[in-house]
Amino acid sequence: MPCASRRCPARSSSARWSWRCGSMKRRSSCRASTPARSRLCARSCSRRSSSCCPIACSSSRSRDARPRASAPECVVIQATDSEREVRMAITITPLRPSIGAEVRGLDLTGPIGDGDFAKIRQAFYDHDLLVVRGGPFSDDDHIRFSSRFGELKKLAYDAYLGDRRPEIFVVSNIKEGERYIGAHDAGMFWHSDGPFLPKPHGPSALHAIEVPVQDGRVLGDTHFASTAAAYDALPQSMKRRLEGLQAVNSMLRRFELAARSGVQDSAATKHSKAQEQEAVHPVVRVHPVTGRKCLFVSDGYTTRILGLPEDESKALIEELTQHIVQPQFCYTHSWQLNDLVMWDNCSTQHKATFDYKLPQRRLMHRTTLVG
Ligand SMILES: O=C(O)CCC(=O)C(=O)O
Repeated sequence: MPCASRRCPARSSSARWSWRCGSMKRRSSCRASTPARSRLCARSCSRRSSSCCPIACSSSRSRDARPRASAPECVVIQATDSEREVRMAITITPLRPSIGAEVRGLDLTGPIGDGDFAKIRQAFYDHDLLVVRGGPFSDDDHIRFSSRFGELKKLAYDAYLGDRRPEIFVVSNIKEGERYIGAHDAGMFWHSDGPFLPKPHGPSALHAIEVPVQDGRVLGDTHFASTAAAYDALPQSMKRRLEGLQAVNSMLRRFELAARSGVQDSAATKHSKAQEQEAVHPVVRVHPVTGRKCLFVSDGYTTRILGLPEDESKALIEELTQHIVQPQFCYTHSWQLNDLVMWDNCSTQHKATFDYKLPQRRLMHRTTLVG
């Protein structure tokens, strides 16, 4: 695989160079120990020296095998964190044709170089959902990674906060005494996060900390659907019909659905103010980053389409919400410990599965970007 770093001086060379770039970190004897440093080094040297810069010197040797006498010392300038370009061996594998990709080799426990992050960000907006699989990581790592995508929402209330950082929203069925430690009914109905706000949320990232297991099988899958693929697949006549339509998205709908399903102590009922929140958005939203058109109507929050008679509005909401969740637009995530699943709240919707109950414990931490 060629080295993809825009900054790596050996970028245009063969596979040999990508291996060299990947191994730079471990060459403690090398003062120009990252590609970013060797870029600076290569610029500062008129003739490159193996004593300061293995990449550059190997590179020059491949063109000219003659040893160079009295090569000058390089001036090495320390690269900043944002310049860190030690590339990880990241692989990105699509999960379904219309949604999702799995990321391996991404270490969330330390800084991520700009080149690696650019690759991850691109994959996210290409696939609308990323499953990052690797080892354990902390809330601080979770926050550091997700905040690279933009500003994180901080919880305005402390219902589930405890001593956690305000960027962490807890989804859990665990109780301390009589009280749930997190939103225990989050995701009961198909929805995106925050459509009842004037500026609906950006992406969310959910971290699996405890997963319920029965007979060796993990329970509590989460289903995701691509609202962008669902829009693309609509017949032209329907696309024309939806042009300019606006819909109301309300917390009230979630509250009503929870009550109808007999959910006790719903997360939505905890804050009477939250219940009142509602916002009007286009039925077809243009994605703020990709420009793709996405259906922005959900079973969990959409109450009516403005300007249509009530029965027509209801029928259209039902038709669209059923269209979105067809198998060809969906991916079902079966959780493993330490998974981080990041989804876009414009181009996807999601729904949790409640096929477990205490003493089977489920604990997830979520960060969410403000819109
Ligand atoms: O717990 C899950 O699987 C999904 C949670 C959810 O719906 C949410 O965080 O919005």
